[in-house]
Amino acid sequence: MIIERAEVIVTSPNRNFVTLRLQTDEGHVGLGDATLNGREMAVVAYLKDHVVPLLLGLDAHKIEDTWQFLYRSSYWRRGPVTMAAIAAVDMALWDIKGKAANMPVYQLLGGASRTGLMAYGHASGVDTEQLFDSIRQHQELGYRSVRVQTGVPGLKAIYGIAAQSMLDGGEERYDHEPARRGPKPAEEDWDTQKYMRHLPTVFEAVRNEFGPDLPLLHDGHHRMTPIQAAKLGKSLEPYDLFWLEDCTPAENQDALRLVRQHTITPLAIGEIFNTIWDIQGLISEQLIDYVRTASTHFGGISPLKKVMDFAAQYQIKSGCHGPTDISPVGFAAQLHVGLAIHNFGIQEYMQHGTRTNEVFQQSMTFENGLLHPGDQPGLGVELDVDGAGKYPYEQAYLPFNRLSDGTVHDW
Ligand code: KDG
Ligand code: MG
Repeated sequence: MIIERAEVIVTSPNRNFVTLRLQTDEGHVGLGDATLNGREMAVVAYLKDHVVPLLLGLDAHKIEDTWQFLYRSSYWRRGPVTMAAIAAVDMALWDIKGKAANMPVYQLLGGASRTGLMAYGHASGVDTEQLFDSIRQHQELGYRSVRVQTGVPGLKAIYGIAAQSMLDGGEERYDHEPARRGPKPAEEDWDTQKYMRHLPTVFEAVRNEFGPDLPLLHDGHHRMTPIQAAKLGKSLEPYDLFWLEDCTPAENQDALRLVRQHTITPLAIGEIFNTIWDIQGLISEQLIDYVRTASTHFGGISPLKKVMDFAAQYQIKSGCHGPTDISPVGFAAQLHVGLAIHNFGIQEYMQHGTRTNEVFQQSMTFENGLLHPGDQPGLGVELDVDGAGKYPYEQAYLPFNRLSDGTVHDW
């Protein structure tokens, strides 16, 4: 079965997505997600100029060989652009293999290890009242666990807080487009001390209102130093978090050693990691509890399955990154992996917008708080190419932070 056609499709229904569409001489179509939020067109160029010409004429069945060829033959390894491009090829080839075998991809990965995947949603509010409403809304949608992000008194904008339009039920929700459309990134403000003083009071209020059983998560979004993260983890211990995510900048993996020495709050990291070499030591030294790597930014289904199997040897579980900048194709890819592996932990699920769901028709389901990729052959996602064409790319950037003295800070 030969790869006969390869197209890179950019569409922006509720936000920008980059999709690789492969077609074989036997008529099978495979889709892969190559979306890199805020840097989309770099992956488009990598795919169009350097990958598509190499794919035409290859045997579509050779997934591992094609992955190794793209990874090793480039000489310049790793990095989000390269690995998102390779991820898209890997996913598209798994999609094609599933269709050729007439099986959903999870069956090819070993079959289902559970009936569904526990998902967490993004509850948020500028204050406790809004946050409580948001938690209740998520519970009504079926979520059995929630990530909690709130405003901090004295700060204007905070990562993960829904815009008023979302709270009013509007379509332009924060989580559809954390990257904002426009020629320049938006500037936000930040103060770690204020945040660290405020957050434990929020978790105390949430526990008092919702009781001990609701799994609660929090994303520190790379903003603390190691000792600050250690202190925050310790101060959150009474509230029994499911995890504290990205408590320090992800590129300094040694920082987790210090954090771990001081707190038993479970730690999750990995959404910006691209290969096993970013996370190998964190797993083998048991410095984390959840692996956050995403199919799209970690080179696809093949390496995602491998890293989760490696983590399983250390009783570390999966918690794949699932914001709306992972397209429905990338999301489906990690649902298939999550269903098949033994050490599934939790799946982030933000929910795409209406226009995105029209352009990407999905067979996955979300019932009683559990996700399932569905039983269509392959990944279970169809791309409406004409529909995608109605929404051209729009430049968008993630925001960035400055401290009160003007210093740039991690966002
Ligand atoms: O593109 C950046 C987003 O994917 C990121 O800000 C979302 O941290 C995130 C999360 O945990 O979903
Ligand atoms: Mg995160």
